[in-house]
Amino acid sequence: MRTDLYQGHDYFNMNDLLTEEHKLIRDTARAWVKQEVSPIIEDAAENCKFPQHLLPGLGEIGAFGPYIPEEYGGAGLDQISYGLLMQELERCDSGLRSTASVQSSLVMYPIWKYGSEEQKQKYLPKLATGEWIGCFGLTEPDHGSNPGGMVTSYVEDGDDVILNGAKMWISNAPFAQVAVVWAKNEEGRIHGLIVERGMEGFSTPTMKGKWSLRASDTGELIFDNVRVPKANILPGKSGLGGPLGCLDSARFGIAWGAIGAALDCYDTALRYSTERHQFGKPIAGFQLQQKKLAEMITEITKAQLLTFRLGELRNEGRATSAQISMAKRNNVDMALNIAREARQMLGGMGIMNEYPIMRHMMNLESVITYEGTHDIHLLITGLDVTGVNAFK
Ligand code: TGC
Ligand code: FAD
Repeated sequence: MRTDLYQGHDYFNMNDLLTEEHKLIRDTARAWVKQEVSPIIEDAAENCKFPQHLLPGLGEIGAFGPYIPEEYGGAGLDQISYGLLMQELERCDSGLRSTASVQSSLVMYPIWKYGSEEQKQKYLPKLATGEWIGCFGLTEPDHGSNPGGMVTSYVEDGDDVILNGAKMWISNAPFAQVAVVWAKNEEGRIHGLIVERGMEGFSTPTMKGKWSLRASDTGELIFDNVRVPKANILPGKSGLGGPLGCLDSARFGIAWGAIGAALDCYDTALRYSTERHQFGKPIAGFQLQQKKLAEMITEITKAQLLTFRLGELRNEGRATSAQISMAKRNNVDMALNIAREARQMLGGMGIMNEYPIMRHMMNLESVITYEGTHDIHLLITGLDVTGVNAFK
């Protein structure tokens, strides 16, 4: 593994738009990543295992629930701070960002937004430090893009409910202590339940064989007559809007995170192009290589501007779900295209784990699929601009 020389790229002076607090958060996260994660990330990806010893450190830099109020253990930061943290984590690896964004937006967010005061007090402080890790169970084997069709369900039994069904593709499931699970009640209405490891009939088998997001653990959630106290049902929201509201927050984090992956690929290719000589000069001196680099920084800059504005809108509570979809779709696609071009710029070295590009490229194949596929987000924009639903 080479020394991590990444310094960031800011072609349109976006730094001027950040507060001193934003810069401190970003720089602290960057320094932590360089010291603690960069030296081990290739091994983690090779071994297909999330490095769990990083969890307390992620809590310390504020990556778990950055915008959750301090009274619940969060950092009480704004949305741009959340975005910057996700950018710095995904600059290293999408799986690292996944762990933090699932914990923040898909576990802490629904407990904070839809949970009872008792639930918030019980779970949020431990999730904020990383003492407990959570996962989010929405997708099922037969219901991915169409989560409203889910079959996981529960029936009432005294003070408890009995939960049956299965979820698939669940990030962090193999080691999470708690799972926020979306299931239908006897009337067919979707509710969120907090299921805890150790409840009888609840298991979390690991999904093996991934060529992507290898430094993140993915698993199933199996519910075989699991008895869950009614006190664990999130009382504040029912219907598909519950999980989809969480996805808005997570997709926003991904829009920022993808810029991080793109920046790392660009940074690596730029440096390599000045060091690598062919035909008697650095390859940076060939027009075809300059075209790639110029287009990369142009696309990164456009994504940075889009995402910063989205952060302002979210800070004001004005960002629409469709705007978030557009940013997630654009930025992940942008990052994946840059990873592919950057890999070519490194020639044969581009496939080696001495450089991060191939790992980013493989990771981004998951990122372009989860939290709504590339095509689903296009249809969300299509619906928004035409008023006509083309999903069904
Ligand atoms: P539809 O009829 O449009 O909506 C049902 C209800 O939900 C409301 N709603 C939203 N609410 C909040 N935020 C949003 N973004 C919302 N979108 C819709 C809507 O108003 C309605 O409310 P109500 O009160 O009228 O019932 O639903 P649909 O069944 O037609 O589906 C729409 C569609 C396809 C856009 C949606 O289901 C979708 O987004 N599908 C993609 C599924 C997805 O993104 N899954 C992600 C799983 S989690 C994950 O991937 C984590 S990866 C983690 C990591 O490692 O980083
Ligand atoms: P499908 O829905 O079967 O889609 C297959 C193809 O059909 C796609 O190209 C899709 O765009 C297309 N398609 C579907 N419907 C339409 C339509 N109406 N019009 C046009 N095209 C359509 N889920 C969770 O709940 N929690 C997690 O933590 C989580 N983590 C994940 C981690 C990883 C590594 C991965 C890969 C996935 C994860 N997911 C998670 C699941 C993820 O959200 C789903 O994979 C995703 O929503 C797509 O569902 P699917 O894979 O079933 O594909």
